[in-house]
Amino acid sequence: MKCAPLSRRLPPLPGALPKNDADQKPKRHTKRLQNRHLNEIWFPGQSDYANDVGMTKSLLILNGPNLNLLGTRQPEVYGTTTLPMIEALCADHAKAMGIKVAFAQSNIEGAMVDALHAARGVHDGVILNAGAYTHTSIALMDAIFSTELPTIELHLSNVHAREEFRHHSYIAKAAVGIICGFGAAGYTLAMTAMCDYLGASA
Ligand code: CA2
Repeated sequence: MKCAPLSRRLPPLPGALPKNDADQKPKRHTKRLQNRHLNEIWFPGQSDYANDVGMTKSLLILNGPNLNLLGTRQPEVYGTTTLPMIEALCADHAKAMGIKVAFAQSNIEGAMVDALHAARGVHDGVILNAGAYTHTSIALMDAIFSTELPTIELHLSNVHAREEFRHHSYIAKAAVGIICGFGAAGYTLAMTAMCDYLGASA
């Protein structure tokens, strides 16, 4: 099923749905919310709005190491927007686009690999800010290939205008595209880009 086109991104009120439709959808995020307490990976939840209106496209937004500190340190590099604020912006954007979105963050490379494995068959696309693992992790690159899910590499900063070691990305080899340098706005830009990508290839 295609994403709602731009002209139809404001879906009908949830009350307009046949009641059974929402009732029959499994609560796929329940297990992820339980995992939050493992202190390995943070799944703060997902927008159920699109589920309520019967849309099926679902994106995972996965953030890597130190991004849980966003907005608290180095604002001159990464801005003042916190990760929960970014996730709220993305949830709003998902509503407007008529899609589902789930969020995860981990400082642990293996937990991120696990999150990518778990995305297969659950989500339609992944938006990944792998943080510093972008520049080092063959394991994450392999995990992206294993999901067979379109993945957008995302960075808040323009990594190519920074130190030489940030210019190389293992994630890029497995990504359908890259967005960097637009700060927090990059996340919603990536959602729009992924939705268009999925619509074009569905
Ligand atoms: O620009 C990005 O989004 C990065 O992925 C951020 C990574 C960096 O290693 C990549 O080269 C580019 C670092 C994230 C660190 O986040 C912090 C947030 C607040 C305070 C300190 C670090």
